[in-house]
Parts: sequence; structure tokens; C-alpha cells
Amino acid sequence: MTLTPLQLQEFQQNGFLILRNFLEVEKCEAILDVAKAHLKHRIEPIETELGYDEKSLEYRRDVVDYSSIKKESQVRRLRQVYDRDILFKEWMENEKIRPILKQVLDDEVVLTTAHHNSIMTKMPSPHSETSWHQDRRYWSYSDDNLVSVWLALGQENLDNGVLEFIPKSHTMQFLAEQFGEKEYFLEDNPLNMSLIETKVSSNLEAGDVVLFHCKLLHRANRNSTSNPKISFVYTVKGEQTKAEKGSRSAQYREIFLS
Ligand SMILES: O=C(O)CCC(=O)C(=O)O
Repeated sequence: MTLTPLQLQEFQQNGFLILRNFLEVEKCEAILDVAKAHLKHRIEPIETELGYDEKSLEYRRDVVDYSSIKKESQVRRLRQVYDRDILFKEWMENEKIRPILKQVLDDEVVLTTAHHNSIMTKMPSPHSETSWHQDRRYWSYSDDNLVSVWLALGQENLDNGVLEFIPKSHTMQFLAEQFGEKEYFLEDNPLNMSLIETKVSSNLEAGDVVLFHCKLLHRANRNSTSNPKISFVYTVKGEQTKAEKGSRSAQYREIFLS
């Protein structure tokens, strides 16, 4: 399966693309069952809601050992999912999506396990809003040819924190002052306000996939429903894109997929 020229153009222009109904619902349910068991038993490595947000920019960019983060709060992410279960690995190595990833990267496809390689949760909580940011800010690579693959495992909408994007922001140049201390894109900066008004979002169903560029500005509401939202996200890069030596990005295995 490949993207039509129009779909490819849409990804390149907007920085994201939704592939509706991409993975069978039965497979999503099987992934969800395993994810729920790992969440229930807090199987490491995990990242919790409390603690991570308080950490410095340097910590968030460089840390590889999460054991110091407080363990009593809710799990935000199951990390390193590639090595957790065959169902997770199979999705990350899914052959139907491979030609599409090759198209959007315009290169051979390599799985990065350093960053998004996660089951991402959004638990019902007044504190689970995610501010505008570019994922690239904590990643250390030779260039920006990295794309994340978000798989909805259930319904995602504005009430439970579906991703919102600022189209075309992956190609824009910003000033340092447009970002705050932790490199969040400031909502109250006059330079940012009109751009933020161009934000878009789409409800997702189990099996829908969203591809988004590592420099695309995105955010998510808190989950104001009473049910957890659980999604799967991993990141691929082009073969020519190299992790910087000594960085956290270089400390984890890469898997060549093409
Ligand atoms: O689920 C969310 O709150 C958004 C997650 C996100 O944007 C990220 O981890 O980069």
C-alpha cells in the first residue's frame, strides 16, 4: 500500500496525515489487552504523570534511567514497548505501513527505540493537558527527517485529549522567545497567538493512524472523561539521519526496517 500523490503532498505541506481504519480493530484490541496488563502491573520501564513535567529541559533531553521519577502517580507511558511483547513488535514492524513510511521519509526506514516507543496513556485527570511543543526539541539527530506513527486504540476526541496540530508548523522558523523555559510554544506570546488559531484536530477511532513530523507543533487537552485514553506511538527516521554521538538518542538500538 502506498500514498497517493495527493496524500503525500498533504503530509509534506501540513506535516501530518491521517490514515483511517488502517489497522484491524481486532489487532488494536489485542494490543490494548496487553497494554492494560502492563499498565495494571506497572511493568518497567514506565514514566509517570507526576515527576516528569517538573523535570528540567536537560533532564528530559538526557535521562535514560527513569527509576528516580516518583512511582506513586499514574502511569503516563509504557516505554520501550518494542521489546515488551510480540504484538507491539509486530505493529512496529508492520509491512503494510512500510512503503508509506518510505514515501514520507524519502529514505530507507529505521525504527528509533530511544524516544517514542511507547504506549501513551491519558488518564482522567485535571492535570493531563499537554502544551504546544515540537517533539524534536529533546531529540539529537543530524537532521529533522523523523516521523511519528500514532495509532489510536480507541476513540480519541477533544474531550479525552486527541492530538491537535498546527498545520505547516514543521516548516516554519521560530524565534527563541516564542518558546518557554522547557521549550513549550508559548500561548500568551503575541507572535504565537494567530498561528495557534490555525490549529486543527480530528476525532480518531481504533485503528486510525496519524503520521506527524517531528517538528510539527502539537498539543492535547486533558482527559475530562472518566475513561483512560490509550494510544501507541513510535518514531521512525530515514537511514541517512544519524543520532548524535553521546546523546540520549544514540543510547538505544535502531532497527533497520527496509
Ligand atoms: O497525549 C498527549 O498528551 C500528547 C503526547 C505528546 O504530544 C508527546 O508525547 O509528544
